[in-house]
Amino acid sequence: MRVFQNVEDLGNLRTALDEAFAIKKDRYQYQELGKNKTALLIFFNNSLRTRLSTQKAAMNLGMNVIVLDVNQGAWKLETERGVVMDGDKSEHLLEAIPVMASYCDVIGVRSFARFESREDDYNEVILNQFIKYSGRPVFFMESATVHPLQAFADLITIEEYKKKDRPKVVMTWAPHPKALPQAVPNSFAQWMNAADVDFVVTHPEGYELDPLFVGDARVEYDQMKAFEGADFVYAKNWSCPGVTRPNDYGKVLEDYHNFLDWTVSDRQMAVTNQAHFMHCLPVRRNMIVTDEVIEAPTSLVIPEAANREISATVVLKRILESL
Ligand code: AN0
Ligand code: CP
Repeated sequence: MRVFQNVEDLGNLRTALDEAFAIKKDRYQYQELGKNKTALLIFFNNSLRTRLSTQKAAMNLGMNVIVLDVNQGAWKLETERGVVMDGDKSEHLLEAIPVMASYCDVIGVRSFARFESREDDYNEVILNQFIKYSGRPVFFMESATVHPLQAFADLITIEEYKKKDRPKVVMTWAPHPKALPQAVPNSFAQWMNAADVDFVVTHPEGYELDPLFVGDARVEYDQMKAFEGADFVYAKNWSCPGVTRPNDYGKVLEDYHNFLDWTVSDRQMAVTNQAHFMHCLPVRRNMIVTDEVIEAPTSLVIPEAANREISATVVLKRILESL
């Protein structure tokens, strides 16, 4: 595997899940695979889970790991070609990428949506430069439009906790004071469409996700209706994807105070099939979800985060096997 971006990059999903469960049983069985191989993890944005779980995954495989926080200690990077660099940016991505690539065998990059241009974000201008100019396999650690390591861990978690062959999975938008990317809901939708689940998305009007990811998944604007009989509730805030409202891309459409009835609480959970609550974290309590729901025994947020180590181990293993 040279690029890990979309669900298709893993090939057969059943095979990938079986591999994940085998690795979970014995996560150190491929210690020799990564010997003298170096993973470079590059963060343009903050991270707790991705940073730690991906390092752990690389160590499980016997790799060496270098972590770079681009905005703390490195030179400020220009990403646009053709600009006269007379501002605060001392180095260009076009030099930085091949230099960084020369010290490693595999590159992971986190670079969130910038919300400056929908076209640039949805064309993945940053990650595509890493793919083009590094000459190394590149895996996405949350890009402008996708977060595949998260969606893979989410699917592993659903497989572990499902009580029926084809569970009902509801992804719900929830309020948040700041504009957040669409990467997590995009990937979750893409992976749920590829998995054998009954998938429903619910959000207020204006927050329609890009058909590229959401496909023809069922959209239900009435949150309570969407929750009926759900086996899994996956909460996430996202800003306007600019599909039905192109001029509002990346914006919070209306003051969150007007949407506090979308906060996942016992009221909505009561109409589910004793659903498991899921969220990728970090989560703002009593904004996205109440204390009661996130602390309930049915909440999966901690095992879900723990499975990030497993998804990253499978992905790095696949990449190492192709070196
Ligand atoms: C990020 C997001 O919503 O994409 C990262 C989630 C894994 N969340 C925040 O910035 C709070
Ligand atoms: N879920 C997730 O990717 O968390 P971090 O932003 O802390 O890495």
